Amino acid sequence: MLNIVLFGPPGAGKGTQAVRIKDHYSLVHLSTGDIFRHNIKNSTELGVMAKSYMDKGELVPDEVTIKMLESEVLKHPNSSGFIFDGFPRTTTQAQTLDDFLHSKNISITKMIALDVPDEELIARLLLRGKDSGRPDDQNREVIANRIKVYEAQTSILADYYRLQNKLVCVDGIGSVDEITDRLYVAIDN
Ligand code: B4P
Repeated sequence: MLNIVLFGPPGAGKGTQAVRIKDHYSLVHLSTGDIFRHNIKNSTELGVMAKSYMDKGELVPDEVTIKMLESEVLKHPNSSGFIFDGFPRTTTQAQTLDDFLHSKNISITKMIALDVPDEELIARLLLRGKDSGRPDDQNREVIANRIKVYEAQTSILADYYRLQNKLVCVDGIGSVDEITDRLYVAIDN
């Protein structure tokens, strides 16, 4: 079973690449950002709550995010693997994910980290904000806060997976196709 954590700052290309990886390796793609946005669109209780954090560029609280992710994993008992996109984002999320997967006799195979400098992240997100309708992509201050939150709470997870010998870093600058090819090499080796 192949279980990949696709990691990187906001705008690094996680969502873009996860769709390709999912198809190539026949994995189930779980994007916590997409699940929150789906809930926001349908005005669910979870969506209303998540929106109040996402619009400010803050993380949605661990308790609710973890519960949501676990219930999504349980919906796919026969899958040949998962690609986790945007999860985990805190040490608590990473530890809980490990415990949860171990209880199912599975584990994370690799964390693949996309490396992209801040100026490029900001440019990509502002560009997407022009037609995505995503409020968190339309405001420079919110984007700056997302990057700050990533540096304060999420980037430390690279060490968490490095200590388990599971971290692989990939250059996230280049065309989408070039980066996909680099990711295939990182996963296959
Ligand atoms: P996400 O949906 O995960 O949003 P993201 O970090 O902006 O996404 P991503 O990195 O996938 O963007 P992509 O590169 O595809 O999270 C949004 C919010 O949800 C968070 O801020 C938080 O509030 C909440 N949330 C989600 N998960 C959570 C968790 N686990 N815990 C707590 N809160 C959570 O795309 C960026 C742009 O770059 C696109 O326009 C794309 O076309 C472009 N792009 C991609 N590759 C490119 C390339 N090679 N060159 C040029 N442009 C490229």
